[in-house]
Amino acid sequence: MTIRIGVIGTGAIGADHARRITQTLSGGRVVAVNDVNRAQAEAVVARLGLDAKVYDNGHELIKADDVDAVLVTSWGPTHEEFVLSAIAAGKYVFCEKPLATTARGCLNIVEAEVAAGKRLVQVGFMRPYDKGYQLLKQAIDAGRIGEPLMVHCAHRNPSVPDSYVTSMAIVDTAIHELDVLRWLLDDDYKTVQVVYPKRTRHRFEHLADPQIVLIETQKGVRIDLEIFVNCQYGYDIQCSVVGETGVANLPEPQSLLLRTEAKLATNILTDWKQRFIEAYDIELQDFIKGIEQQQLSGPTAWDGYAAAVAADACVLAQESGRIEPVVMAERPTFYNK
Ligand code: NAI
Ligand code: NAD
Ligand code: ISE
Repeated sequence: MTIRIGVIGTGAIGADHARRITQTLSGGRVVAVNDVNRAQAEAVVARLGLDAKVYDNGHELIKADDVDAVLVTSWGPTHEEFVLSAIAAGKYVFCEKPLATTARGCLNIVEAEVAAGKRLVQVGFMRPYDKGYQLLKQAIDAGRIGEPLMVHCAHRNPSVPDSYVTSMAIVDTAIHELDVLRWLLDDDYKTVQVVYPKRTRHRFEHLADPQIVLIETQKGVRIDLEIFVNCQYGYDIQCSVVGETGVANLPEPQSLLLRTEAKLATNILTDWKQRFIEAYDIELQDFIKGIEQQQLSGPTAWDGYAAAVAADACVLAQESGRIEPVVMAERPTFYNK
């Protein structure tokens, strides 16, 4: 059985996911695409040689009889309406992060999914599928570093465009850590604070860059997260968990170790598409398998909501300069593991 998939938003990641479904994964086929920029959707169809219909509107694509499942890869502010529309149509939907740009928007999705009575939503948080993060989690869960006490993280992009504004450091970038650290520590957040170091010269004037997010979890773990999106030198993701008896570090991506010209060198990646390429493959294959088995198992709408609650608190903290509480709604039993 082949799952017939419609892709809404054929930009950087929409096109890349369409490519992996077509060329790398099994069990799925892209049969429909839509983008507000129709010419771009048509170009992706041509480039990948897809046998897919181009729709003028994402909601029409969702309703189409020959579309079994939907990928929402348009920009963040559009996610909520397309996911709600897919749930209303009773279709499985994979939504890129953020699930919605506010916690309220995510809660609307949670409520709609609970009312539908069936898990239909998977959020595109791919880090839990990354081998490096899985090694970290295994070490923590096996007690190899004792109880986790502190976590030091960095999320660095080489540069961002003019359209990237200060709140995006949270809702677009830090949102990955806000998701993966809950999973890694099996914990929820209690408070957040954002502090601003000296600003880099390599930024657009309107952007505060870098930023440091300070988090306290419900279990009392302290996390410092550096967000630096114009670091120039590469795409660099760091995570170091300090426990009572040891330290576990996220492994560096595999790279050639080169001895030449009196130097010992390894490359640093520059593109997020490459850094997590295997994790993206595995998360989407898992989505397709979940549909075949009528049981999704990847990140849930509740995970999307939890990350968004923390993100809302961080955005508030960016503006207030204060320590802000992270207050979640009660989790519906629907999402119990
Ligand atoms: P992009 O800007 O390259 O692509 C977005 C596409 O959506 C554009 O082609 C745009 O025309 C289209 N679009 C916008 N509004 C639309 C609408 N109403 N209907 C149909 N199409 C619409 O952005 P990118 O980098 O591909 O990001 C897309 C999403 O993927 C974002 O939510 C982003 O946060 C997420 N993302 C996730 C990553 C991850 O590591 N999981 C990495 C990069 C992006
Ligand atoms: P992008 O700007 O390259 O692509 C977004 C596309 O959405 C554009 O082509 C745009 O025209 C289209 N679009 C916008 N509104 C639309 C609408 N209403 N209907 C149809 N299409 C619409 O952005 P991107 O980098 O591909 O990011 C897209 C999403 O993926 C974002 O939510 C982003 O956060 C997420 N993302 C996730 C990761 C990740 O690591 N998981 C990485 C990059 C992006
Ligand atoms: C982008 O949308 C992503 O999701 C990338 O993984 C992240 O590193 C980048 O900062 C975001 O803008």
